[in-house]
Amino acid sequence: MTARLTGDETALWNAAAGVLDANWTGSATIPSPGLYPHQWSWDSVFVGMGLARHRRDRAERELLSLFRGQWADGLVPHIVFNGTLPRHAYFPGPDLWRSDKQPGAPHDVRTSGLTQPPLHALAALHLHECATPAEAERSRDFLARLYPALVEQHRYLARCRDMEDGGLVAICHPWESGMDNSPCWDRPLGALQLPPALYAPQRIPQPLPTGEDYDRYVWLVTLLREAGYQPGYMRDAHPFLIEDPLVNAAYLASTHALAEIAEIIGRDPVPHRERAGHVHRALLDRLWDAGTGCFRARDLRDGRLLPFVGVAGFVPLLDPELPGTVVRDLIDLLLSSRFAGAAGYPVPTCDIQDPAFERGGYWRGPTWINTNWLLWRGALGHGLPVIADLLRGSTLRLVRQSGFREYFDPFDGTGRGSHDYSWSAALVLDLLA
Ligand code: 2M8
Repeated sequence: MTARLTGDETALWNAAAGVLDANWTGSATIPSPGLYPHQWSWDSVFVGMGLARHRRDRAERELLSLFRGQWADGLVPHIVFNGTLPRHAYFPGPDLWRSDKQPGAPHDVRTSGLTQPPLHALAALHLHECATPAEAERSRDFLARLYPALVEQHRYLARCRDMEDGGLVAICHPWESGMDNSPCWDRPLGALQLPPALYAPQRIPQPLPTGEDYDRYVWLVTLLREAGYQPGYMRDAHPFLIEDPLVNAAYLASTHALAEIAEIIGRDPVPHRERAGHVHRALLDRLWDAGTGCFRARDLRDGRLLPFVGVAGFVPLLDPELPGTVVRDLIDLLLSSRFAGAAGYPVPTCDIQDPAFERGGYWRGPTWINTNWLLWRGALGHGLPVIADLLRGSTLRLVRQSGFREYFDPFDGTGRGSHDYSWSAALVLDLLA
C-alpha cells in the first residue's frame, strides 16, 4: 500500500484487498464467490494488475496457474477448470469443451477451448514496472520464465486467428470478447441456423443472457469442438468470425509489452515491434469508422462493419500511435450524450441512444470497472489527464457507493450482478496506487 492514501482511500484499499484475499484459492483468484468458481483468463489479468500493488507473489502464481492450461498450439484458454469442484458448480463445465479429448490440450487440467482478450503480456510488464529495486532481479527472472509462453500465445494468435493475414485477430465466439451478450453480437448470432432442440439450462441468478442466448453460445462451442478447435475450420466454415476492436487493442498493447519484456530480459524485440506496427495499421484500415468517429467490429462472414457502437470501440485508445485526429474523434464521442455525457457513472457498455441499450443488462448497457480502467490507461497514454481523472473519479465513486459489484447502473450507480467481484476490487487497487 502507498503511504500517501487518505483515510477514506485506505479503507477502500483494505476492502479491495480483503475481496482478493477471500477469493484466493491458493493458486489463483476466482472471479467471484458462487457464480464463477474457476479461473478465467482476462479476470486473472486484471487481478494480476491489482495484485502487483498488493501481493506480487500471488500475481506471479496467478499468471503461472493460468498458463498451466495453455495448449500445445499456444492457445491460452479462457477458463481453467478447478478439478476438485463438482460438475454442476458452473455451466458450462468441462464436459461441454472435452479438452481431455484434444491431443494438444494439457493432460493434468481441463480447460475451455476458446480465448479471451490477450492482455497477459501487458499484465506481466505491469508487474515488473511495479517492482521495487529490491524486487527487480526476481521480477526479471519471472519475466524470463513467462516469456516463452507469452511468445507462444502471440504465435497462436498470429498463426491461427489472423484469418485474412491482414494483421488483426478474429474471435469465433462472443465469450472470446469478454462481453458475452453485447448488442454487437445480435446480428451474427441472430443469423445462426440452430437445430430444433437445444439443451442449455436457464442460468440463475443472472438476469441476462437468456436461455436462448445460451443455446446459441453452446451451439457455437459444439461446432468448434466437433472440428477439433482447428483454425482451418474456423476460417472456412465457422458461422461466427469477427474482428473486435477491444480484442485487437488488447493484442496490440500486449505486443508492445512483449517487445519491452524482450528488451528487459535480453531477447530480440524487433519481431514484436514489427508485428505491433502491422496490427496498428490494420486497426485503422479495417476497424476505424470515420463516419461514427469510433472503432467498430468487422464481421468476416460478410466483410462488413457491424452497426453497433459500444465501449469496446474506445479501447484502441491503448494504441500509443493512434493519430491525434482519431483520438479527438473518440474523445468527442466518449464525452457526448451517447456515452459519458448522459451517464452519471460512465462509461456505459452501449450507446445510450441505441434501442438495444439496457441500463441493467449485463454487457448491454451497464458500466464495468475493467473497461473504465482500460480507457483510463488509454487516456493517460495519450496525455489526457482530465479524461483520465474523470474515469478514475467516477470508477472510485461507483465502488464507494455500491461496493465491488460485477457491474453498475450507468445512471444512478446501483450495483448489479455478483458481489465481491475480483477484478472490480483489483483494479481499484491499481487506481489508488
Ligand atoms: C462472463 O463470462 C462467462 C463466460 O465465459 C459467463 O458469462 O459465465 C463475462 O463477464 C466474462 O468477461 C468474464 O471473464 C467471466 C468471469 O468473470 O464472466
